Amino acid sequence: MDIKVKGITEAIIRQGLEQALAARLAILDKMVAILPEARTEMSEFAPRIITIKINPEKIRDIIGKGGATIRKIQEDTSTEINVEDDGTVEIAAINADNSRAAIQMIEGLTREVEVGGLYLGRVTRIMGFGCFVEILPGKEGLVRIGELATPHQGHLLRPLRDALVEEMSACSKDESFPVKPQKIIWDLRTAMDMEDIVICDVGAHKMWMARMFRCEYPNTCIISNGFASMGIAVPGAVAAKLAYPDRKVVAVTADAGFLMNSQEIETAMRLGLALVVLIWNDNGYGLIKWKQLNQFGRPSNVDFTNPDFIKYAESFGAKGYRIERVADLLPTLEKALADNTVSIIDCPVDYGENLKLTAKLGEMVCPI
Ligand SMILES: Cc1ncc(C[n+]2csc(CCOP(=O)(O)OP(=O)(O)O)c2C)c(N)n1
Ligand SMILES: [Mg+2]
Repeated sequence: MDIKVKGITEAIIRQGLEQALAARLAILDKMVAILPEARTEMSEFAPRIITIKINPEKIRDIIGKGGATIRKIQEDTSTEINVEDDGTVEIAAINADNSRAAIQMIEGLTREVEVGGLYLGRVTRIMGFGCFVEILPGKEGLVRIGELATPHQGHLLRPLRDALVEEMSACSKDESFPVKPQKIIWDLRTAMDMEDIVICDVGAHKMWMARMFRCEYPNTCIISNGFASMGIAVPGAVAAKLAYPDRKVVAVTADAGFLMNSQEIETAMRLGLALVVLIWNDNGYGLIKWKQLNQFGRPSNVDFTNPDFIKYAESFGAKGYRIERVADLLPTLEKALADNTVSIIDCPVDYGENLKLTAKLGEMVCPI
């Protein structure tokens, strides 16, 4: 033995080696007891370098413009990524989570979209014809709305709407005089803006208005139902104009109902409110006559004469117009609506249409 230290005998060495062997075997026993074989998985928290293989043609997808994509992956996952020309990608990560995240991003970028494959994606843009969905990172697909929707069968109420529109427009060009209720309503609707307000009185004119006045916005056609008290239209129009000074307001009334509260023209004039009062003039209680004819076949005590509504209007300082030909109705309405005062229009009405309506309703078959 070539020992430089003096005093170490062969016996000491032999004893030392025997002790070391015993100690080593004891340590190994302990190790086997705790970990009998090597772990198949690394600890989640162990740093690692993972190598994966990608299609070399996809390398540019991982690198991105000027290296932007790979830089983003490295930043987002706190990894170091090295890409070889043959498609070998080495990912150095400080733990399993980070390496998994980086692998996922790389696989997402290099994965091919399979026809018939199922993908969970994020909607990126909604268009009129469908929406774009990002199914893989940077890869979008179009989902056509037609593929998701069941074919539209048309609204169930469509036939009813069509029937109403047909009925409303049937008299739009009618030239008879006195004016038919349908034609009065057609011209009124034409002259008024959709947001303007009409307040309707009670009588035969109300039946027609409720049936045919096309109302686009809530609370733009107020009708006295329930108590159905005549005389509501003029004071109602005063109230509507006070509530909505920027909208035009029309009181649709008739000769009897108008006379019940016509003193409120004074209120409107005093308050400087611009209103149009459209009087459907039949020289009678039209609705009552209608009911009597239906019930008894003859009218009784429902006709009367009216004052001169034009002179009456002028006596309040308001404007008065008399419709003498059907063609005058629309331009008169338009003029009155443009006026900044109270305008009263006396429009003779042909209630001969009332009984025709009753007959038609009796025969009517529901259009839906
Ligand atoms: C305060 C009041 N009185 C009576 C009635 C009953 N009534 C309902 S309609 C009507 C006749 C309405 O005549 P007019 O105002 O000229 O309207 P038209 O029927 O001629 O369109 C009567 C007397 C009522 N609804 N309210
Ligand atoms: Mg009347």
